[in-house]
Amino acid sequence: MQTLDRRLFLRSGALGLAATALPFGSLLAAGNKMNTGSSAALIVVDVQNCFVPGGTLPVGKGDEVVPVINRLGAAFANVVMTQDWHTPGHASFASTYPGKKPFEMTKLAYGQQVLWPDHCVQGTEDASLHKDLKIPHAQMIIRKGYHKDMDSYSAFEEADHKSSTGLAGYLKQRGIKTVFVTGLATDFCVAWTAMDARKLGFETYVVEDATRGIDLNGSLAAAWKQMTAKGVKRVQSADILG
Ligand code: VGL
Ligand code: ZN
Repeated sequence: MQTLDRRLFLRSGALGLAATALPFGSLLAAGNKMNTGSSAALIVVDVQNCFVPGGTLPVGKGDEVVPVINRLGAAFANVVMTQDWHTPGHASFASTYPGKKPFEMTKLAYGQQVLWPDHCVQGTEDASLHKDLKIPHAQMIIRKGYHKDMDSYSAFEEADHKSSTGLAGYLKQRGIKTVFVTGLATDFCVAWTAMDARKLGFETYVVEDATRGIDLNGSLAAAWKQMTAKGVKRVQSADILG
């Protein structure tokens, strides 16, 4: 019931705007219920071997996002992907610190950091995009987390909240106003990317069934709560594609 209400609301809202403010078709790409045209972008976060079962930091059922993201990708004019891209001996790896174990916390220059298993090391097969991800018209792959002393969950800015990746400039210079965030993991790189997108002025949606979470000590519920509080909207792929 709730889903139906939301879908009707989203549909009538989008069509109403198209009918009143813009020539029909400029807002809605053919057949889609939401704006997937030239002023929107699909952001595909970290759909890499490291984050699916068999990888070095597997997200439960992470591979299940791939077909959903492929379907979404086909509907969007603009698609941008990210790739977690760490140096060997990276500051976010537990193995960098004697006596530390994966999933413990530590304090770094920019604040608290979860320590992870070694993952997504530059140039390795583990760091490659998932082989079944098929979005040939994706326009950019932005790499992040490549500074040895600093992590970057967000596709927009690194963990010091000062160093920019350049993605906001790229999207803004291309006239993109709305972003739909998908990928792995919901409670880390997807959530941080979505909250930064909102902060940077983009209308921001997370497509829930196109994400999976790590859920470390309740981090998945906490991430949804924070995202919602910051104005990120939660939708399903069917709300977009029908
Ligand atoms: C991620 C933990 C460490 C993610 C990346 O993609 O969500 N999580 N590095
Ligand atoms: Zn990482």
